[in-house]
Amino acid sequence: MNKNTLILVAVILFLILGGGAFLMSNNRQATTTVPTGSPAVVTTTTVSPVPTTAAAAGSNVINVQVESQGLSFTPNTITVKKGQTVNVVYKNNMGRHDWVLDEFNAKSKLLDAGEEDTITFVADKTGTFEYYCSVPGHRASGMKGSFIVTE
Ligand SMILES: [Cu+2]
Repeated sequence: MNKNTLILVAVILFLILGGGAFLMSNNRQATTTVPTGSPAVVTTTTVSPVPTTAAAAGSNVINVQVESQGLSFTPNTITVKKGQTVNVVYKNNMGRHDWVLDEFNAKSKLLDAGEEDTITFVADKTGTFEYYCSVPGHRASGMKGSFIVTE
């Protein structure tokens, strides 16, 4: 009985140690496998962004002409692609106005009639946003527009 118990304990210990060694060797294998598999994965990951970057590089900067006459902007909708660098050339033809797009920290100077300002920012997120004139009351009077960033 005692002998049997000892043997049983020995077998259990052997299994635990053997199992531990097996797990350790498994870990080593996994560690060895990761670097081997990793370059393949990195290569795949690198390959797919390249065409995207190349496609975006072709039209990476977009110039947008915006004008205001009275309490409205022309155009009142601007559409760009995500990742594009946007140059908004804002020309004010009448009164005192500015052009503001909060979500991209884009803001022109406050312009007098006949003045022009260029605002440059990167459209780094998709969605529909609102640009507006921050002179009190002007936004509420309709001096605003939609800034749309597509994928
Ligand atoms: Cu205004």
